[in-house]
Amino acid sequence: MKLAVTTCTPEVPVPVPVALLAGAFQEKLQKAALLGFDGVELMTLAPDSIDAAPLHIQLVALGLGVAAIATGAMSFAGKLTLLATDPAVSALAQARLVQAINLAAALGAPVVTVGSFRGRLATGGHNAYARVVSILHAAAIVAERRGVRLAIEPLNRYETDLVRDVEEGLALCHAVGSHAVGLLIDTFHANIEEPSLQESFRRAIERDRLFHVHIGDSNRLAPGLGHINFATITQVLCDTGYTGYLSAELLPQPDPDTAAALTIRHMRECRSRSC
Ligand code: LER
Ligand code: MN
Repeated sequence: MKLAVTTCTPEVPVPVPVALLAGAFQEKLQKAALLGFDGVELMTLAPDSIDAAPLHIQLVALGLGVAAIATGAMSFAGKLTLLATDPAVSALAQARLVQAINLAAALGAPVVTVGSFRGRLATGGHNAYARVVSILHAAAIVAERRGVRLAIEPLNRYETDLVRDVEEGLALCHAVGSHAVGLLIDTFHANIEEPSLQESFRRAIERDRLFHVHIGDSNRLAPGLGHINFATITQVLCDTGYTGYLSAELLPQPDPDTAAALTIRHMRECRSRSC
C-alpha cells in the first residue's frame, strides 16, 4: 500500500479545492518527495500539453511514482464532462480522456480517474446512462491497449446523481464490461454514502474492482482531523493484499503543505499498525 498526494500540473489555471502542495510545479514535486510520499496523483486539464519524457525523468530522480492521472480539474476548471449537453463539449471531454490515458501510459501511472468528469444524468439528456456506458467502453478499449485502467469514483449525493456508492459503481463497471474498468473509493464520499466503509472496501476488493483510493477525513480535512477511522481501512487493505495507492485528495487547510504533512504522518502510523 503506497501513499500519494494529489497536486495540479502547471496548465491548471486556478486552484482546485482538493489539490495539495504550494508553489511552482517543480517545487511541489520536491515537497512530495521530501515529505516521504511514494507518489503523486497529477490533476491535469490538458494532458497533451505535458511533456511526459522530461517529467518522467524528474519523477524517477525524486523517487516518485505517478499514482494516477486525475480528471477532476477538467470538470472543475475546464467545465468539461463526458455527459455534457453540448456534443462539442462532450467530444472534447472524450478526447481529453484519451489524452489522460496516453499520459498515464507514458508516466507509468496505473489509473486514470473518472469522478465528477463523467457529468450528471439530470443534465446528460436522453439515454444518459447508456451514453456514459458507451463512452467509457470506447475509452476502456484504448486503456486496455495502453495497459492503463479507468477508475470510476462514486461521489456523494450532493455532487452526483450517477454512481454514488460501490454497488452503483460495480453495476456501471459491469455494464461497461471491460477488465480495465474498476473503482476508486474516496473515503470522504464513502463516509457519506456507504453503510460501512470497511465492508464497501471489502466488496470492491472481493469483486477485484478496487483500482485506487482517495483519502480525506469526514470533514474533508487531512486524515486524523475528522472522525473516520483510517486504521480500520488500512487493516482491510493490508489483510486483502491491496498494493495500490492511497492518494490524499482533500481541502488544503490550514494550508496546502501542512495538510499534506499531516496526511502522511497519520497514514504512515495507520499503515505501520496494520501491515
Ligand atoms: C470530487 O469531490 C472528488 O472527489 C474528485 O475526485 C472527483 O473528480
Ligand atoms: Mn476524490
